[in-house]
Amino acid sequence: MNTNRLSDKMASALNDQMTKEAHASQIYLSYAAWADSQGYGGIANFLFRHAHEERNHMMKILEYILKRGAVVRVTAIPAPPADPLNINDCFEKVFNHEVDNTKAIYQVVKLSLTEEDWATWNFMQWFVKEQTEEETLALSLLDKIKIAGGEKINSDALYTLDRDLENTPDDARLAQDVTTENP
Ligand code: OFO
Repeated sequence: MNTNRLSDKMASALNDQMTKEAHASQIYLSYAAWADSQGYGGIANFLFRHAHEERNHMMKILEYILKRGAVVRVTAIPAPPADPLNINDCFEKVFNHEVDNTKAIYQVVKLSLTEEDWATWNFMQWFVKEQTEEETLALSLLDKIKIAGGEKINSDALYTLDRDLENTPDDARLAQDVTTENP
């Protein structure tokens, strides 16, 4: 008996999106390691936590594919891009990655609409909302940096930003506390 309720096209789109979330996690991980090596422990901490969040997104999609009876394909993850040039560049890149991922998510939503796959359409709304929040967060950090001088941000402003981000609350929690319903 075939229990798969995803079309081949939809399973493939969801598998690709799963890999994209894993890639996002690697990008945050690599930027976090870079920030730490530059002495920005607070910014690194924020980025490390976000890497964890992106991995939870990957798991959320993986479990959904399984739940719908389709096949999960775990593939190689593309390498993260080169290190940022400075903190301003780092958050510009973070913002651009988020916008890029939002576009990919919209494509999956569009496919679910075309296929009248309402379960997937409903599932993907969580990601639509999450991307809006993440873009807003990245943009607000970028705004702060721009106000403080952008690429020419001075060390006092960087110190304050670094300290603030150390304590910025976000959604990342320990893996053992996370469920697919609430990643
Ligand atoms: Fe997966 O939320 Fe950002 O990219």
